[in-house]
Amino acid sequence: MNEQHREKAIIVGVVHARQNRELVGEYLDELSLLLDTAGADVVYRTIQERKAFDPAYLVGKGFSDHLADKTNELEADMIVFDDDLSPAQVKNLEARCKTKIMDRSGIILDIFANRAKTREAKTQVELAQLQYYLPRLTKMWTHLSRQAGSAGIGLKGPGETQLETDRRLVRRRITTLSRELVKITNQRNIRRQRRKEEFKVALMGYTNVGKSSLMNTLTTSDIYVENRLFATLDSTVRQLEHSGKENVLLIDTVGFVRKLPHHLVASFKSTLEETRDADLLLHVVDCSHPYFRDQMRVIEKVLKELEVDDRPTILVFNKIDLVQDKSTLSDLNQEFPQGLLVSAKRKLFTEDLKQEIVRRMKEQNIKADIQISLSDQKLLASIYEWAKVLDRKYEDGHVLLSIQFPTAYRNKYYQLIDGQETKKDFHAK
Ligand SMILES: Nc1nc2c(ncn2[C@@H]2O[C@H](COP(=O)(O)OP(=O)(O)OP(=O)(O)O)[C@@H](O)[C@H]2O)c(=O)[nH]1
Ligand SMILES: [Mg+2]
Repeated sequence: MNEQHREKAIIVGVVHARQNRELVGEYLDELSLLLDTAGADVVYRTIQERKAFDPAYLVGKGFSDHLADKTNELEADMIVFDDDLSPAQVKNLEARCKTKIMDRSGIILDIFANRAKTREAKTQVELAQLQYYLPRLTKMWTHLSRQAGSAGIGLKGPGETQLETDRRLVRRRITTLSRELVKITNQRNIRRQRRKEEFKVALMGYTNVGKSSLMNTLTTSDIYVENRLFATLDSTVRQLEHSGKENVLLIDTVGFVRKLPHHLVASFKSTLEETRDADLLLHVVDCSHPYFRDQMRVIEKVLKELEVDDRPTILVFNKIDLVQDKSTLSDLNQEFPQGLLVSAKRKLFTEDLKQEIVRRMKEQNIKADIQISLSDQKLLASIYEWAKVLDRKYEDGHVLLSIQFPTAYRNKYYQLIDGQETKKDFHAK
């Protein structure tokens, strides 16, 4: 990130049907934070109220003239819209305001690009960036030669003749990156396979709620923690330290934010696959944030998209040390009786959370179907010692069993199926 030259940005929100000004104001607060992380200072913020988005300019034509004047007056380097802009809107606004035009998605992609460290994250981000920029390549914009810090946020590029070449190059690069990602995903799958027998707990939540801090407290590690958005991009796996002998793995992963670019979610799929593997989710919430309910809804939506919304979950309200009014905490307790109130930083009630994770691990049940030879009576009898048999069907020489057993006994299940030719899928219940 270029710390010497911080760009000046104007940010714009639009209040339309079913939204209120206060909420849009909160979105703009968050956009300022995103810009700060990306390396820009907000010099002016404004909200326009209108019934519907303007197809040509998003805001009205007259309002875009106002933005052009402000850009001139304040010597702003860019105008950033909180809502997604179509490629045509970008082009029109650029022509009218004579400055770089971006939207929230573009800024988020930029932050991810600067933060990505591992080969996997870098590939995922570049792919998402190119897919996002391809339809938006205009003559003010191209970032093919972009290097972190060299050209600020985005890059003013060559003229139209260069554009076609650029588009071709971008498409070719997209193909290369997609192939690369398949390879990386396969390697990741091998690692995931190795962890199959362990009980996995994934930390999920809005960005900056304290997921990494919680992971550090629960596992005594020192993962990078920062009071900025998207401190974590790669998933990290650590052992939970507890008195039992079962292996419990904690997985810290990327945080979410509202209006997360679609391409980004798609290309981070393999990182998020780790979450799909988890036996238990910790939905971490920053209960000191004025809009934490809104953030919870964003996460619930993401969990649905990842098809893990029915996974066993512990709701963790973090940063209780920052909540001044203690009645707020008792209200929270009433509203979410199943939620746990903690402070990762002050290590308040984190032991209780650990115990709850272990308790869930022991209690949680897995369902599976197995096939046992009828001649193997000893084996058959041993299954009844650790599993509940839900259903039994006899087939020539075999018995098909539907069993249910506590997660703590998963090793027994694996020993059992390791001796068999076909492994059966199981799912946590
Ligand atoms: N006061 C207080 N601050 C906390 C607590 N937990 C985390 N923080 C702070 O919140 C900020 C974000 O913490 P992280 O652990 O990086 O949050 P994260 O959810 O991993 O964020 P991303 O990786 O960016 O999504 C840091 O400045 C932490 O020190 C807490 O319980 N109390
Ligand atoms: Mg983090």
